[in-house]
Amino acid sequence: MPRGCISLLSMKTNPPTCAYRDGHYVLPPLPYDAADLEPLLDKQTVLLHHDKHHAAYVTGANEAVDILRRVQTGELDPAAAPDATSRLAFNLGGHILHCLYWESITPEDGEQPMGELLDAINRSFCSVEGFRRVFRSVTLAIQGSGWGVLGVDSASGLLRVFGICRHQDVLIPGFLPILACDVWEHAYYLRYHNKRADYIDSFLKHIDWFHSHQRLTSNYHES
Ligand code: MN3
Repeated sequence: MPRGCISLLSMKTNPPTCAYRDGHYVLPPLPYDAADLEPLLDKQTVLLHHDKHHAAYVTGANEAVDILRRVQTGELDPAAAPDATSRLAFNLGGHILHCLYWESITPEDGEQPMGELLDAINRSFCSVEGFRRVFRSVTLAIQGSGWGVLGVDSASGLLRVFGICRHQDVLIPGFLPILACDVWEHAYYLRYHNKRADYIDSFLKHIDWFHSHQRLTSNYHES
């Protein structure tokens, strides 16, 4: 892969656990029991989100890849390829971001970033509080369905926050996500109803900084 072409491709190397195996995208198990995320999220929300929504993106990505394979072998008209790549971008983006999301949250309350990650946050946002201000505002402002994402801008080495619409819009080349907050309504509506801000505030208290730290150090040094 060319070094500059990051976006979804590099997210694939940014190891969502067990996201791809034997030629197919696969749904990884939750890294905790679905009931363990109380009070951040209720068990019903987590199960529906993982078993139905996330699973549907895995299925959609595999279906899109199958169409592309059939175009490559001549079984399907090449005219099918553009739509298949659009479907792949949407569904694969959803799959990868959900893998990241499950590892971005923890039942623990009030973990703090440490070490190299804390240094990067301070360098990039002046302070953890500076990061929280930007992340909260950007994520809250996403119109419709999308994600608030923290990641490494490979041009500067600094951390940046971006809002992603749907699963794939406004991803810049060279951006390596290390933390993701799903603000599609299916992620929070049963518990928080229309109060997205309350959900984001709760998310910010339940970030799994350990996994973000691992992702930062492994990807940063490999890229
Ligand atoms: Mn979702």
